[in-house]
Amino acid sequence: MPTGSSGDRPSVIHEGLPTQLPDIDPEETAEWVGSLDEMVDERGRARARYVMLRLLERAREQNVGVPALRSTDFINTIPPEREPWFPGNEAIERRIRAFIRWNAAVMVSRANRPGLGVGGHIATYQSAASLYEVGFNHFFRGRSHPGGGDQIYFQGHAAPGIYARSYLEGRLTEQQLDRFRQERSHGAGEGLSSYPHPRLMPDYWEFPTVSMGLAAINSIYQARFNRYLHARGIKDTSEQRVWAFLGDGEMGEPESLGAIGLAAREELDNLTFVINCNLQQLDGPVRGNGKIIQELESFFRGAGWNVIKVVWGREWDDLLARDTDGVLVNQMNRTPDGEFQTLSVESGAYNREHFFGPDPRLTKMVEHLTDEQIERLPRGGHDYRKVYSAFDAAVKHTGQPTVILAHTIKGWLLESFQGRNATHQMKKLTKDDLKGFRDRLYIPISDEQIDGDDLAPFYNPGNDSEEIQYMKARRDALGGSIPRRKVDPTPVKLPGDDVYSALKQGSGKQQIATTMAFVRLLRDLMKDPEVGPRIVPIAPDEYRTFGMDSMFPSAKIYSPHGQTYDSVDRKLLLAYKESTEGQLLHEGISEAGAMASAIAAGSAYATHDEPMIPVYLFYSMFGFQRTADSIWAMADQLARGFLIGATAGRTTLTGEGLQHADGHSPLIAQTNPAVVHYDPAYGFEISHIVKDGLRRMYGSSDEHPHGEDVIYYLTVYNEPISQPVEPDELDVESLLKGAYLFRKATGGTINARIMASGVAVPWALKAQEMLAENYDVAADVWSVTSWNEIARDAVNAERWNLNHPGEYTQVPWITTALMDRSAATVAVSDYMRAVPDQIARWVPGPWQSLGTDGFGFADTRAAARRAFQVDAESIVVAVLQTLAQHSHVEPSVVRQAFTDLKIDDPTATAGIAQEGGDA
Ligand SMILES: Cc1ncc(C[n+]2csc(CCOP(=O)(O)OP(=O)(O)O)c2C)c(N)n1
Ligand SMILES: [Mg+2]
Repeated sequence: MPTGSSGDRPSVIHEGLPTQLPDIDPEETAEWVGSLDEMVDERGRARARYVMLRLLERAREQNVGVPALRSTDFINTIPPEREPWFPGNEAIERRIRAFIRWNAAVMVSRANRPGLGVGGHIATYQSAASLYEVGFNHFFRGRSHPGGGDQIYFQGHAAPGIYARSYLEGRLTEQQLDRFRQERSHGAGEGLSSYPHPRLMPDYWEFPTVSMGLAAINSIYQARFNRYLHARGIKDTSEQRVWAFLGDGEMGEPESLGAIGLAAREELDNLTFVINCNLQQLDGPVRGNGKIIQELESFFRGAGWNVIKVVWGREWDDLLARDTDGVLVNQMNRTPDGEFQTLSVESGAYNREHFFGPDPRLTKMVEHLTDEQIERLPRGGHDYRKVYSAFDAAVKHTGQPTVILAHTIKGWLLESFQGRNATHQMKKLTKDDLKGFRDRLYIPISDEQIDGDDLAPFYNPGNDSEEIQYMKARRDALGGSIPRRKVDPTPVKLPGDDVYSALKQGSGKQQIATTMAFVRLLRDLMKDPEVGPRIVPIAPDEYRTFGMDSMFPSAKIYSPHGQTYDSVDRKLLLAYKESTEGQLLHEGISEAGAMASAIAAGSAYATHDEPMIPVYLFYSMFGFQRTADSIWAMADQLARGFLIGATAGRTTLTGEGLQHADGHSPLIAQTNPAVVHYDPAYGFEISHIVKDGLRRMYGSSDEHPHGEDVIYYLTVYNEPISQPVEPDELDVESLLKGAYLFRKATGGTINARIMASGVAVPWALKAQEMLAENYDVAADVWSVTSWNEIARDAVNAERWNLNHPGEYTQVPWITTALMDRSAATVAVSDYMRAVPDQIARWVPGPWQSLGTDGFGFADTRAAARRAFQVDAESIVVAVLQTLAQHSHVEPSVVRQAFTDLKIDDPTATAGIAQEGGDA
């Protein structure tokens, strides 16, 4: 079981002064208060503060249950006497660190030589080197570790340091370092990607992190998902730790802090955040007038995390030990970050005057130090031993996640970089920079090597050197090199056809929406002994909306605490049921959190060797519109799974109006190359699409032995409709390619074609009847299951043709499919016209599209569809008009139809009854 038993969990009430508690012994209380007053009068506030803090500490030791402090002094959380023994060889590790620092900086500088200039970052890694190296040498467990290994989210802009280490470990060559940020010009796969991108370096990076904020939230849900896998008996993850390296500026993203409550609530002591507090972001200070470390401390403490501050290096310990009056601590507490940044750039003399100068007691405290010693008083994040102590304490802490707040200097040890506001953007090292840096790092490179015309050289002490042998031995002991991504999943046996058969029967006399049809299939799949347990249903507080509350009693909602209360509906058959073994992830109202879960589950085939199948259902408007960047990260992480945009369409989720009415998610989905979107009209279409999706993502083929790195996005609707039985001779291949002839025209003599998708297919069928009966038009109705896939196929054909001049010409699939009957086409969906228009230029014959361009609004479906002019009547007029433009129909017929059908008048739809409109 994960740590943190529910028996000794803290009370749910965290804070509170005793405003309404009766005082049972006022005299005794007065005596205590009087003592404090006396101490303030006689010994001063500083002494009183000290004693109060000691009392609080003691009270906590005695389990008195006093509220926690939100923040502590601006000093190290771990005092020197509580630092653990350091098991490594500090001198060797310092040299390794120096070599990595050098190569990281040189790599970026070389990438910015004249004529190349591909950018990169030097200052970030220089501030974080000790933080990473402590981890690499002592804590990070590799994938070969018997426990399964740790999962590490590297800060995106620190990538040069990670490459530089891999170079010394012998995993990357000097040539590869020189191809940093050149991923095509030397051949695909020959360069190093700018940032951690698993899609670009699939054997190396595991977690994409560079869209700031996503590493924080994704790592929390990763740690949570590890617990879930464990609790469900799928994998023992008890020895696996998740580390997230984050920037202090990055903490400004809402996603960074947005899920920290969940980490505390679920007692994720398998998670460590390391926040590199160099006090700077891109343009300048993070909190010039404030203190970011103190601010973050109070957020994390308030949320229930274990907070470890590493503020000062060991050279300060002696000064703090002399600080009997608390003047030094006071000065540390009151100095704003902007000032500390300035102090980091200025000389020892300046620091003596400005930091130690204002109070004679402070001045005296540093009398014995030279200016140079003062200048070099280090920040905690650059003190290897202090950082080690923090990591050690973090991994030993139980019951809470830990955040390490490390105080550092951006661009540290690079004289002209460190602490400068422009440092983030500085990419080139001058010869003077190189010499100064070399001296600070004691790199055995001569002036001549730097002064010559050649670029600054990399440094490698050679495989036989003590340093390389040491670093390799450390990695061997800890389970191998990091980062490393591997794909070796347990094979999954996919279900046979039976599970899909129910949807092929149609809905008989009943009307059911495609959302319900999908849920019905999902429920059946969850019963399959092979894939069932691998399905991870995810919803942000909307299981009920999507008719999935029926899963509560059987599949249950995952909670590491089980259910510690009597559920209000416990007597009902479909009672709300939380359980430690629950299968459903109920994320509360957090689409960002739900996406993070989908990513963790969808990449488990690689991160845990266990293929898991996330099925994330959401209001379609709050998917791509709200969290497209997370879906992009999901694609980068090569995660798979089903995203289900339920209650889709601009006019179908009637009544909810502008903010809910999704008329464009397919278009945003199309911008993500990994996303395969389908807009099915009927249950039987869904069954073929889901079956094929499982085959592609979780099956094995020669081309993709471990499945394809794609994500399925299905838009399903909440409008109850009659679900037809699957047609006898259904052209499944065409259905999966994106369109098939659903109902051929029966009456009429003038040829036309209506292409419709999703909820628009029934409108098209009604239009087909009207056109045949009243206008002598024979309109075939095509069900378009995927405008996006049709367009991609066509684009691929065009690209092929461009690259094969003089050879036969590839014809896009849709052009061939529609060739046999040339006709005017009207395309329609519940989305904006740009969705079907993607395929227009490959469809033979005249084309017109109808769509729901513009903002949605609240009304009945009939009124909305009339207002957007996508209903059957509008389709009829559009078909006639398109035919008239090509002289197949008289213009007067169009004018008459327009008048008769009132397609410009939404009020004409008043009184049309509808059902099932609730959101
Ligand atoms: C979502 C997002 N917005 C903006 C950026 C651009 N950006 C890259 S680094 C950076 C500053 C990072 O500062 P901080 O988090 O403090 O990291 P440091 O480099 O100081 O360690 C910014 C704004 C980004 N990568 N992602
Ligand atoms: Mg920063």
